[in-house]
Amino acid sequence: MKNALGRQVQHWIARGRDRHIRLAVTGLSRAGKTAFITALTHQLLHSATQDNLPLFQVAREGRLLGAKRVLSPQLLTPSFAYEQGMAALSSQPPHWPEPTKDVSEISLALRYQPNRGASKLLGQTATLQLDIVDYPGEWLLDLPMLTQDYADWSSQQLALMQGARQSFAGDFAAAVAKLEVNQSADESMLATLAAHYKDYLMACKQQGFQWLQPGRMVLPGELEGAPVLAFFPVPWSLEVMKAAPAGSVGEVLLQRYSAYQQQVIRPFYRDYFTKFDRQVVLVDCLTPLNEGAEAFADLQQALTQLMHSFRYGKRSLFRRFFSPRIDRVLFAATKADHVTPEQHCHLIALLKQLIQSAQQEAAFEGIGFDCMTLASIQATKVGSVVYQGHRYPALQGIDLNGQTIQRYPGEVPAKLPNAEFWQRQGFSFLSFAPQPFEQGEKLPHIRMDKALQFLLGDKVE
Ligand SMILES: Nc1nc2c(ncn2[C@@H]2O[C@H](COP(=O)(O)OP(=O)(O)O)[C@@H](O)[C@H]2O)c(=O)[nH]1
Ligand SMILES: [Mg+2]
Repeated sequence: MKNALGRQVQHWIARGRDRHIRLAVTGLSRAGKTAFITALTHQLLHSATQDNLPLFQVAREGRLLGAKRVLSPQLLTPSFAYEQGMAALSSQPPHWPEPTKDVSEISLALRYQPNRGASKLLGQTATLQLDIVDYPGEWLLDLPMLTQDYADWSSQQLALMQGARQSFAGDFAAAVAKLEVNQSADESMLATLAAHYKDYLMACKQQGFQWLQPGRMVLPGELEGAPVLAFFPVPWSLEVMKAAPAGSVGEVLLQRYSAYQQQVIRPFYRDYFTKFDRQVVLVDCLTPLNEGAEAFADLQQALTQLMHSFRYGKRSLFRRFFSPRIDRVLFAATKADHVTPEQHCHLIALLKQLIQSAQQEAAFEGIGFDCMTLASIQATKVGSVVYQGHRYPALQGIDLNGQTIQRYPGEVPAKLPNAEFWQRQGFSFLSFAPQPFEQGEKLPHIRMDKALQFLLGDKVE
């Protein structure tokens, strides 16, 4: 009797200790989400046999007993292409995983030995189920559209068509100028205009611009070709559009904008975002630095928009519409292996300034928040070069043409660069191919273990 009771108690404790956590990974295109999730999964799957995560406490203490892939509870979400990613990294020559364009998910079960409480005393193991969700950061740029009416949004977007953006907007601007608010709406005509607008967004994206709305037009996922995406900014006031006759361009576009708000933006937040427990936001600060002042200013704009989804202050935009559950957010500057180690503190300072406004508003009340630099997959080794009698740190790696190169990529500015700075200094962060990697080897990284400690450490104590 006593034994049976003991077993029950043990069983009950074990169940109580079993946990489930949804970790979302986002970032704008090319920020490094696929590389991050592939690497994170690999590190966890091999944590018990490889000693590669010293800053992840449960691994360092030998309490992480193993990890395996399990079926994802979300039957409608595509699986994250982990095998394909690892195949790309271990092919010869190795190459980076293909980019993905939609939501995807992978689930792991981590078995570990608890460090406290009754389970520790009873020598029991516990399981943490970890669902990792990959989704495009572009989708988060749309949250502020929920508070904008169609005319406000339109004028904001039309005003953005300056500088380099203006040069891409020619066809769209010419077509929209000919459109009349009262003319009768014709599906193919609207589709053509929407296609011009999309071409404009894609040309901007190609040039490294990131603040692009609507986000789904850039990365439509399953909505590719759907009429709800066939809208664009127009030069009319709300009154004029509301007065337009039934079936007119003005009326139809107003409806489309509202459908986009209610049937695309809201469901994403309601069905996905509010179910996340922890969030990683990856930011590639280095590519926009390479591309110049305009691209960098645009990254800042995009991040400011994106931050609305993590401002949980009582009167925040987010709170007005949804009830969030995320209790920890990690902002990570990716691809840290593109710069020499002494530049990492600059990179983190830069990232902090890029997202500063959100931090300053004490918006993170009640949420754990951290900033770090990392490389999901370290593609370079650190060495040094001698130049004019001085020794400088340098990076060694394989460029995208397969050549081994050694170079000093330059200094990362520790502050948001100003005009003078852009004139004075050029940046040249080269892209590197991943280092040759064979199954069974350790996958080199920078601070993935620190990221894991922040994201999961308290869940595996
Ligand atoms: N050197 C290096 N390059 C990286 C790393 N992570 C991503 N990259 C580069 O950035 C590109 C885009 O990364 P990806 O993960 O596909 O971005 P996503 O669009 O956010 O999923 C990759 O093809 C690599 O060239 C990293 O840790 N180190
Ligand atoms: Mg991806």
